[in-house]
Amino acid sequence: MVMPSPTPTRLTKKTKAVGMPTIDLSLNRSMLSELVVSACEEFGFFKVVNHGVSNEIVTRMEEEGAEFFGKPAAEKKRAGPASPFGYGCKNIGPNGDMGELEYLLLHTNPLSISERSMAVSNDPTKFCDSVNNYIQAIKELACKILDLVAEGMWVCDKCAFSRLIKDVDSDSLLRLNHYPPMNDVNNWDPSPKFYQCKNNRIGFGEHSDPQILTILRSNDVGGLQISLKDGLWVSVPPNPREFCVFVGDTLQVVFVLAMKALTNGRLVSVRHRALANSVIKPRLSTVYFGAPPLNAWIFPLPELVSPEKPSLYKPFTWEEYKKAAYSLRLGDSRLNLFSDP
Ligand code: GA4
Repeated sequence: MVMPSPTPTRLTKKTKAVGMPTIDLSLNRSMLSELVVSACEEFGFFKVVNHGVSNEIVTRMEEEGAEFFGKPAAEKKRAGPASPFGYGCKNIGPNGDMGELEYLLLHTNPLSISERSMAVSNDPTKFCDSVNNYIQAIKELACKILDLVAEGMWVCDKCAFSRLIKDVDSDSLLRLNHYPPMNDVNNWDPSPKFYQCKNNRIGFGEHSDPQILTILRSNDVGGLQISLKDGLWVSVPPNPREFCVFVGDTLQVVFVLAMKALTNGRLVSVRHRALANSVIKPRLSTVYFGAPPLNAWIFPLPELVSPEKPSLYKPFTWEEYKKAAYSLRLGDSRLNLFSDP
């Protein structure tokens, strides 16, 4: 029998199946910027195809992940605990959240990766090479998407957001998640149609990402779900050739006023989660979190603020926001701590 973990792992809200917004990045720029903004507005999430990230870079990164998670537990533990960076198993963050996964959390700074690589890999040079190449390629993809967001929103400074994650002091992270199959025979539905865990246990609980933009890639095993504005959960079909893009809390702050003006809605940092429902194959995901430097100030773009449209948030630094995020539980809302009454 699978024992329940200390935090709730059963699904409570309804789920449904809808098409996912998928954007072909080889389309022309003006069309692209419109598509990106409307996906950010509607879902806070979209997938990208024809993204230009080389297959070799992606494969080498995935091989490093598979090699690490395939090691004996005692060896993996030597790369931990993940506070703030390194190997973690089931514990998520500092406040008692749990999930059905193990992971490796890395700062994207090459020096930090180099230091960590000795404990992670038997071939640290190869590990650093694969990870740094992956980060470089995904950072370029993230910058391209952020520039399209700025263009689509008619922001004067088209590089306003990409500049933050390009900064040498950017606090961006890379996370490798490994969700082992829940192959407990008492706990899965053996009908060949689904091969799915009966209880749909939670692999990584519901949350939004505190950063600017998240780019996730997974192998061909499903589990990722996003929450629609009406609170319903939608499964994201896995596709190793695509990348999933998520709007983070920080991007929401910068654009919230503009979106209100244009759509009477909000640019949402999307809530998402991962189910641990594969019974056959592990799910492996590689997640890049694009973040500003710690001392960067976060506030709505000046051209979007006026006496009629005052800022909804007090200005704060990324360091302050990060501290607040780490003082709360995974699923807590954090932006309201910074709202301007
Ligand atoms: C969610 C996004 C990233 O995975 C992460 C997570 C971090 C962690 O796992 O240590 C947090 C979580 C994330 C938000 C709230 C805090 C911090 C766990 C947690 C309970 C690395 C991040 O930056 O924030």
